[in-house]
Amino acid sequence: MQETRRAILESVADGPVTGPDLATDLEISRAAVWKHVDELRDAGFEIESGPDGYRLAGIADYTGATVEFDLEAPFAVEYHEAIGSTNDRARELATDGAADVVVLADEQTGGRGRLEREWTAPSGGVWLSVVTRPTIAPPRAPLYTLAASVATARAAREAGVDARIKWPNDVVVAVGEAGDYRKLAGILTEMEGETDRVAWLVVGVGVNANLDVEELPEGATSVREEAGDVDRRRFVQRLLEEFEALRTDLAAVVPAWRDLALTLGQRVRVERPAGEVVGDAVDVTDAGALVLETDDGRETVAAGDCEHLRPV
Ligand code: BT5
Repeated sequence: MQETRRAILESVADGPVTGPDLATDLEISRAAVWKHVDELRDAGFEIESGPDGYRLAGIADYTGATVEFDLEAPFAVEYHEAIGSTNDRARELATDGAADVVVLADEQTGGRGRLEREWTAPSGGVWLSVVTRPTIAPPRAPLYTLAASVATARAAREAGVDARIKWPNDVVVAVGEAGDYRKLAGILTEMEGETDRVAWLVVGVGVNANLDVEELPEGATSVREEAGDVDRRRFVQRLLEEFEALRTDLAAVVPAWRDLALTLGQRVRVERPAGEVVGDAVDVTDAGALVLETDDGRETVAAGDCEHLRPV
């Protein structure tokens, strides 16, 4: 946000403050104050003008500016009402050299899951992609996916949903005791780099927020279904703040992930390019790989599709 506009916003948030006082403090004309206030109103800030001056009455809108305002994480937010895929837009920005930018949309018309699968993303969900340029080697990249699932699960838990994580990247709500679940959110991480260095990562997060389950594929759930509607602005802020805390402290990621994992202790089948493995999920390594106890001993699986099986 432009500096003068941010200063006005901060003043009216502490308000009330009169137009002439703002003009004097910021060394601009009264007409300029008006113009900035108008633009802030257009960006979704509810600024009331009363006898004592301007005051911020509320922030109902979900826009780039309202998400950035009082966000305690260093991200710029680019908002779209509708877009094909936030990951595609984020990849474009990453290729152009961007860092710490979040692409956020109300609706995606071409949302993508992993392996070219479709991701349903109607208006009312939280669809976002974070561009980050970490100084890590590619084998550590999965930690960012785990960090995003922890951040998403934590934000969902604050919204009243009993969210857990299914390895590697699904945020789910458990149904019954046998490892069954409904999917609340998914994560798609894409990257570019050389063998020893990541150039950029795009971490895409899709959360079924204020949606009816009828709008979603079978087996999905939503924040609305589990706990009622959420303030998406606050939800995205909390998700980004948690993600920021974890990406600046990577050692904390796996322990946090373990605490929320639904997969550990389950009998699972993992499909991977090298073939499938069946076993009991017993641990996650420091790099985020799943450790299975199989009939032939321990196996570590770095990536794949994981299915929870009924215990035999
Ligand atoms: C994922 O893939 O779970 C990753 C989803 C990532 C979506 C975000 S939204 C923002 C960003 N921009 C994008 O274009 N993508 C990212 P995967 O594990 O492959 O799961 C895909 C499968 O989940 C599909 O085949 C469906 O069965 C199911 N599915 C599709 N839409 C869903 C939804 N909204 N909720 C729950 N399940 C869904």
